Amino acid sequence: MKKSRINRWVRVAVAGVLACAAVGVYAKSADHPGTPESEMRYKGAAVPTELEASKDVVTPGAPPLSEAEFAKAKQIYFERCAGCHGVLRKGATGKALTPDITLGKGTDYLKVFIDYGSPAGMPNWGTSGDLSADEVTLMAKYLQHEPPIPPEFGMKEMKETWKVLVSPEKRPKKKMNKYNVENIFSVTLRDAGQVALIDGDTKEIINIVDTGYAVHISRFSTSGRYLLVIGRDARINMIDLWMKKPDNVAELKIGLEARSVETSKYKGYEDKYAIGGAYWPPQYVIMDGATLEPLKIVSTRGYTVDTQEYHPEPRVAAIVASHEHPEFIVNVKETGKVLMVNYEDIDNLKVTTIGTARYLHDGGWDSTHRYFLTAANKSNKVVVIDSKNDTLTAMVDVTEIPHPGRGANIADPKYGPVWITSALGNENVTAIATDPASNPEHAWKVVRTLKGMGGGSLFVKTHPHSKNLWVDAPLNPDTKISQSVAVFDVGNLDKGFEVLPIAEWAGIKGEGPKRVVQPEYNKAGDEVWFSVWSGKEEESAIVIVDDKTRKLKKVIKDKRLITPTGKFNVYNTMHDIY
Ligand code: DHE
Repeated sequence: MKKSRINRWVRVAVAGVLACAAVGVYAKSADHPGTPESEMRYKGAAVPTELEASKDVVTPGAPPLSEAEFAKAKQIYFERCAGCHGVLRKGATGKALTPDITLGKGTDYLKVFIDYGSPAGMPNWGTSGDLSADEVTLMAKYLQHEPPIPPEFGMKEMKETWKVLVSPEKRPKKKMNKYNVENIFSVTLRDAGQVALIDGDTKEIINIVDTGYAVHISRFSTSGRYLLVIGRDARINMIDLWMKKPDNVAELKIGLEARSVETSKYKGYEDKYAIGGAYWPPQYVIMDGATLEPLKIVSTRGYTVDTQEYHPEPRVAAIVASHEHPEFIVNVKETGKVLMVNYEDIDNLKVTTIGTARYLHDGGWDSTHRYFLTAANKSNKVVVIDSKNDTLTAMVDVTEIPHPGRGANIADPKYGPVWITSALGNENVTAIATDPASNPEHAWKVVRTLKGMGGGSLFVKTHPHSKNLWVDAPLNPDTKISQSVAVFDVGNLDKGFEVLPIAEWAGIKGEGPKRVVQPEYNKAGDEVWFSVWSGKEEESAIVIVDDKTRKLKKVIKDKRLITPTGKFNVYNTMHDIY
């Protein structure tokens, strides 16, 4: 497999991801019975895996396909279907589509499903016009063959991608710039394959740094010096914030598709290790904290928590670093397991496996940083992990598709400390009490369900110095909602919310979805930053709101700010403040 061909496919697939999610291909398909449009838009993205390097198996008994037809169907599958049904078609959001099931159904039956969709949430690919009649037939035949298997990505492949651009000895011994590093923001420029480093004090762009495709999250080393970002293509970049102009010092690819990265936080291990979690191959990788040298690869393949069925593709979702032990907490999506990975001795790795619920996604800490609360989104539960005892504390029932980001911790006037999540599937903003010591009666129970603007919410945010709780809804089909944010008064939650028209305040000229996404505070906790996220060719912006007055403070516009999504303030991210 030639590198240029791999790169070409990665480009094609990534273009698909970006086109689908940013511009909202799914919004055009009128009818997705059973699945809210917001959910389709969120989960139906293409998989940027190396298509031509996959192992293809022509299955006896399946309808014959020429090599060209097989290749075309494979491409459609990875661009349109794999996000929901999984690379190996074992099922995730969508149903399993392996030949033991599909061969028995036959071409005509499968064609109907692909054409018209299903009440369980399958989009109507044919009748919406997204796939032609020939393509529908082609896919119905293709699904009766064994799923092509993308290549594995082990130490040899990883080492080939590993680059130390500036070795630790050649890096500055002290901070060489004038920036207040703790108030820098790392902003994902999704479709540009870059992050913008923005000075939170002056609001000036410090640097635009090249990264992997569509960086998903940013995390900072415990000292606050290093910024680590991970692209959907599983490339990790390490950026040194002490340089005169902060820039890349190391990079590594940990697989073909990924979403999470974190650094060791426990006392004595500050900046020592990093960890990355991959979607494909399903694995996590422990790296050297100064150079990203890959040290240990661990597969997450195994048995599901409930039916105890083998799953070949359990993707790694959120990872956080424990404050209680030298451990990383790793969410394994499809098996529904939380792994407490102890990094004291990585040659004799100790992993405590906590069985929870499927499919684990994102999450964050309670205000004491002892309990990790994380969404099991198809089970509609919030799982609570006690990081001190390494045990499951509770599984709290919530409403459809919790999506907290890292969540928000407020002091509820009636119930004390609570952690909050919003949802993709409805307008509920759910508060769970988190203080078993002083409030055992309510701990790990839903104590409030506030009504937000609507479904399609992705992120909530507050700050210990603030009296506001912010709730976005960027995937709501109503543009009035997706282009605004709701803000609740923490002292008077029953009063309802105020709506701020953030996209309008941005004063963006021309077309674009202008989705308002992911509130993030500055270090002082007196400003909230929002991304106004439009398409690649359209204008986007960052809007900064004064937290106290809820009035517009500043709009950052720059032609380099292409498709901004996640924003991560150094201090708040480093210290898990939210
Ligand atoms: Fe995310 C966090 C996975 C789509 C923006 N997203 C996460 C995390 C996971 C995840 C596992 C938690 C990482 C952690 O904490 O270690 N996201 C996925 C997907 O699988 C999914 C559904 C579809 C996909 O194909 O990627 C998806 N995510 C999106 C988007 O479409 C968003 C809105 C825009 C984008 O950049 O792609 C998006 N996800 C984010 C952001 C965070 C995130 C901004 C971090 C939020 C935070 O405050 O911590």
